[in-house]
Formats: sequence, C-alpha cells, structure tokens
Amino acid sequence: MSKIWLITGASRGLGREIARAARDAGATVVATARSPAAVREAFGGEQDRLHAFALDITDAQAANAVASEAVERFGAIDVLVNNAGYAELGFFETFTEAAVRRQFDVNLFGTMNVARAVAPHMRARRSGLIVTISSVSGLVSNAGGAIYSASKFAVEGWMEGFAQELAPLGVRSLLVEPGMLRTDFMDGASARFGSIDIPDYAEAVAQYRAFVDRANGSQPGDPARLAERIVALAAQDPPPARLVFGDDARQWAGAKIDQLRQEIAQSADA
Ligand code: NJP
Repeated sequence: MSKIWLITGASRGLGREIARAARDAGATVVATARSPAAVREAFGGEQDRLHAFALDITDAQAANAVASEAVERFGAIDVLVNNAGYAELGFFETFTEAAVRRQFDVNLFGTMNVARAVAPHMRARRSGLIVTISSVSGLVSNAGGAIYSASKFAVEGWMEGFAQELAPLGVRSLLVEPGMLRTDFMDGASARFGSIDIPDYAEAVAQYRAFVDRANGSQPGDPARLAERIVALAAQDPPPARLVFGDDARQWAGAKIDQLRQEIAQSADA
C-alpha cells in the first residue's frame, strides 16, 4: 500500500517540490497550503494521489481537522512534513514586537500545531515519521537573521527533545537544515523586512538588504534535489536524525561547531 504524506506549505518552493517527489515515488500526498487553489494550480488540478487541503498552520483547530480528515479518508498519515515557514529579515531593533510574534506564530507555534494534531495518530499506530524543515539558521545566527534564527533555534530545541519522546513509541523524526535554496524565500512574496528606521544601523541594514536582493533568485541550493533526498531518506529504516543540505550549510555549521569547541575548551574551570 502506498504511504500517505501530509505536507504543509505545499503551494510553492520546497513544499511543492517535496509533494511532487513524494507523489512521483508512489505516495498519496495531502498537500496543504493557506490556499488549496494555489496547490491545484501548481499541480495542474486535483490528481489521483495528490489532494489539496486548506491549512494555515497558525490555526490549531484547522490542523486538527485536516489531520482527522486525512486519517479518515486515507487510513493513516505515515509521513508529516512540517515545511511551511517564512523569514522576518533585518536587524532586531528594526522589528516591531508584532513582527517578532508573527515570526514565532508561524515558524514555531504553527509547526507545533501541526505536530500536535498528527502525533497522536502516529503514536496510536506506533509508526510514522515527522520531517521538520528547520534551517542552517537553526544552528547558526548572524546579523540580519536574528529573528528568523531565533524561531528556527526554537524549532531545533523543541524537535530535538520531542524526537526523543516519540522514538520509544515508534515515531521517527528527521530534522532538515538547508542552506540557501532557490525558492520565494528571500522574495517580497514571502520574506518580510524590519520596518523601523534606526540611523545607527542604516548603513549595515542597507548592505544587508543589498545582499538579500543579490542572493534572491541565485541561491545555490536546488529545492527539487533536496526534495528527492528527503523522499529517499524517508524510505530508509531507520532514517537519519538530521540532514544538513548544501555546501554552504555544512560550511556554516562546521564553523559554528569549531567555534563552540574552542569556546568550550576556553571555558574550562580554573
Ligand atoms: O519558501 P517559499 P521555502 N500557513 O516562500 C507557506 C525553510 N528554509 O520553500 O504563502 C501555511 O517559497 C507558503 O504558503 P503561501 C523555510 O524557513 C528555506 O524556501 O500561502 N503555510 C509557501 O507554500 C521554510 O520553513 C530556505 O503560498 C504557510 C511556503 O510556506 C521552508 O524552508 C533555507 C504559512 C513558503 O514557500 C520552506 O520555505 C532554509 C502559514 N501560516 C530553510 N506561511 C531557503 N529557501 O533559502 C507560509 O535554511 N506558508
């Protein structure tokens, strides 16, 4: 019997590629997005093994309803891909409190909503895989990425512990930390930018925006390749706990580990 995948943020970018790759590998895909019409448009209409459902992940009730309906219609959810997310880009003090909360409402609390809705079905069957699209920004932070990184560090801390709670009950998890991917992520269609002008940061913020504008559209990472890797790893028994995707991500993560080792060694008690 084909596996059932539930994917969030499947209308565009990485989520759409994962939906495509899972479907092409024989899975039945519950492809969710704020606008199911956008999913249908992305795939040229509803298909035998690809079903579009409406799900804004900040709506916990909607997450419960979608999980229940998927289990009722298709019998189970074998793989959950918590993919939906976006970035608030810019220097910390240029964000309103509302913008910071919005970042956490989607990337952390929204992702938790969907996991909370799906995990009971997986626990009941003592089977399932939760794939969480975090980021290398969940391991490393930098100027301009403080708010986005804060939300992804939180995802990492939550999922690293939750994975250990689920494992004895037969539910696996895979944390994915991509580098820069060619999606809408840095585009005005997805990313939001700090709105408060602070002269002390003006030059650094302008340089950061120029970096984002240059990178947008020419990111090194291919989302279709990452999607294929995720589908292949999901078929492994057991799957790995982590996938750091892209040379850029492995370089940044490696440098962070080296720095941490050095700082830990220097912290030795006198
Ligand atoms: O971005 P994009 P990606 N409820 O903008 C959906 C992470 N990542 O594919 O706006 C439900 O093309 C949105 O739906 P809609 C990143 O943090 C990326 O690159 O309604 N869905 C769209 O389908 C994120 O976790 C890079 O059309 C919501 C999708 O999310 C994941 O990869 C690097 C939603 C975003 O598509 C996918 O992002 C990295 C909500 N409330 C990690 N809000 C990178 N691209 O460089 C948004 O390390 N969506």
